[in-house]
Amino acid sequence: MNENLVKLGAYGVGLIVLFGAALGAGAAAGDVVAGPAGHTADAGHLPASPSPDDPSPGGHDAVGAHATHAETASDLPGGLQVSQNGYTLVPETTVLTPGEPVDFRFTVTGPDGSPLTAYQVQHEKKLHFIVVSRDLGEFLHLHPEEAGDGVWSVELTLPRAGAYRAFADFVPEDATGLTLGVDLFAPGDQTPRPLPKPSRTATVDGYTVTMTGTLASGAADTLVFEVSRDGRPVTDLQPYLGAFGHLVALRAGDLAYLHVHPEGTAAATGSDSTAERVAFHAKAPSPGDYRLFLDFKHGGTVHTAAFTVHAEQGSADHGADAHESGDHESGDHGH
Ligand SMILES: [Cu+2]
Repeated sequence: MNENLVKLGAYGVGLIVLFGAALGAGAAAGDVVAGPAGHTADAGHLPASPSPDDPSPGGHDAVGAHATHAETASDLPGGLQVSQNGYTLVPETTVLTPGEPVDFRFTVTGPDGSPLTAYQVQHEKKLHFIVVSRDLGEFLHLHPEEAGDGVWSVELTLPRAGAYRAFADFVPEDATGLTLGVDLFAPGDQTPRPLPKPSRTATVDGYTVTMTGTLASGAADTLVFEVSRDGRPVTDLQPYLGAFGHLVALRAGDLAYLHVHPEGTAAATGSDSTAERVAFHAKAPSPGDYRLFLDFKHGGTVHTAAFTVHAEQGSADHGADAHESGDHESGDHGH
């Protein structure tokens, strides 16, 4: 967190990032943290009390200011800005023919104006690239390749005509994490799809995924996902991006971005370990509808199940942060 973020906070924009908590091998209990600091593991999860290993860069934010303003900043979602803290997402093009794959290229320019080349690895990748249609009907989770000189390259197909939001989720080598967003367009006739009604089950690729728990604003709560196929529980979910699940939540209406991961790496429990369910502690930045996209891996393939979840007005932050801090001290994210 830094002064820029605090100032941005005053205007109601900023970044929220959620972190998972430690997963057991069999019963994956996650923890999620809302914070302004991107995916740097412990940067943002204690709104009112900075973690001792808070990797805030630069050291120019006094502890007092940090503590005073962090709570406000931590409630600000990510992905709403194309430029933040001096970093800017710069696509080569923003108009793509629907249904046609293109070599989509972009850079992230840093505070000095030149393309950023030094990234921290988070969840096994230097940069996560998420593309969603503005109606939340399409979701792509991609991992661009470095093409040199700070240029990222990925094959991208916008599936149908419409407006899209592309998110770059990354941590600069010497700064806190960011999620920047930019609009993309696929010209043509389009019929926006209505947001599906809230549901606790989703089907994908022959799997049925069931969600239990709740998502609320104000306090972290637990979401647990279990997968079945042909009426039988799937008990051997495979590691994906160093964990047993990968969850992106987007707020309906503005696509505020919440990137949620279970804490604890799959590698920490053995590279051939599996899980029978995956859980997250999640806190919504506001009441309202969210679309959740759960990536899970089984049978060597990544599948994505999507849920609409209505977040209720939660109780105030009482207790939630203390609870989170306890969980978080126990397990780092193993970046
Ligand atoms: Cu990713």
